[in-house]
Amino acid sequence: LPLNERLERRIIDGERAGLEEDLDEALRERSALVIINDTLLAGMKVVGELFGSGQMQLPFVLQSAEVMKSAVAHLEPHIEKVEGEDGKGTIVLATVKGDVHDIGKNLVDIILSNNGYNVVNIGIKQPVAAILEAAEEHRADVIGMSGLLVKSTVIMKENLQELNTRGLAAGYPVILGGAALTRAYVEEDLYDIYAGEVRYARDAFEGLRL
Ligand code: B1M
Repeated sequence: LPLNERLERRIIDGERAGLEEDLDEALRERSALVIINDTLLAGMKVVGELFGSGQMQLPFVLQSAEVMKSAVAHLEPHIEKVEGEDGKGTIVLATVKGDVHDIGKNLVDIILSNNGYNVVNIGIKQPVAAILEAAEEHRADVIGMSGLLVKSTVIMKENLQELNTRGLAAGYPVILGGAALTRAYVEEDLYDIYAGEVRYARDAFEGLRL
């Protein structure tokens, strides 16, 4: 197979052998971010489709996710870093309660960190209390929540309501991302219930722009 298809195939098949060699070869032609966005994420998309249609079982999805994570870890040192722009602000980043999906969140972490933001990534399955504790402790400027399950979109709404109740909404603009969200849900429904600012980020770069 040509290099591009081979890399995509490695994600889909969860095949780690030869991964780093292929990534190094790809790096000679393209930037790390282009490899992630155009090739590796295309592979994860296929995994999602196969899983969703019952053609792929969960343990294989997990293998694909592990290979994706290894690939991103291998590419991370090659991702463009903006030097001398530290201290742009602090964001607390979490995958919400009940949700283990973290590949997208960790990409957001890499992109923001490399562009001068201080990212406090507190991990997966984080209840709102833990998110707020981290935000207060690190004097965060922004809270970022990620979640891929449909039920996570409800949790995000509850989290925003909790910030309202605690009188913290004005102090914390919130960025939401993850495959189950839609722009309309965030910018219409959630916009109306949150007393602070809430925005939707389709991908890590929109997160950075916001
Ligand atoms: Co899960 N899973 N999964 N899964 N999984 C989905 C999300 C699903 C859509 C698959 C499907 O059915 N087609 C489906 C959800 C259905 C629904 O809710 N309606 C699903 C399911 C059902 C489940 C389980 C319930 C399965 C089970 O146990 N029976 C279970 C849930 C466990 C739990 O959370 N409690 C489960 C488990 C898993 C694995 C552990 C096997 C693995 C996750 C491994 C890991 O993350 N460490 C996994 C995977 C890999 C997927 C799919 C296939 C791929 C997700 C992914 O990593 N995509 C996924 C299919 C899909 O998403 N269509 C699926 C690549 C990643 C880069 O994209 O995270 O969307 P994403 O991030 C994007 C943007 O969304 C955005 O930026 C990124 C790109 O730049 N973004 C942000 C994300 N967060 C952001 C935050 C921001 C800004 C942008 O600012 C704060």
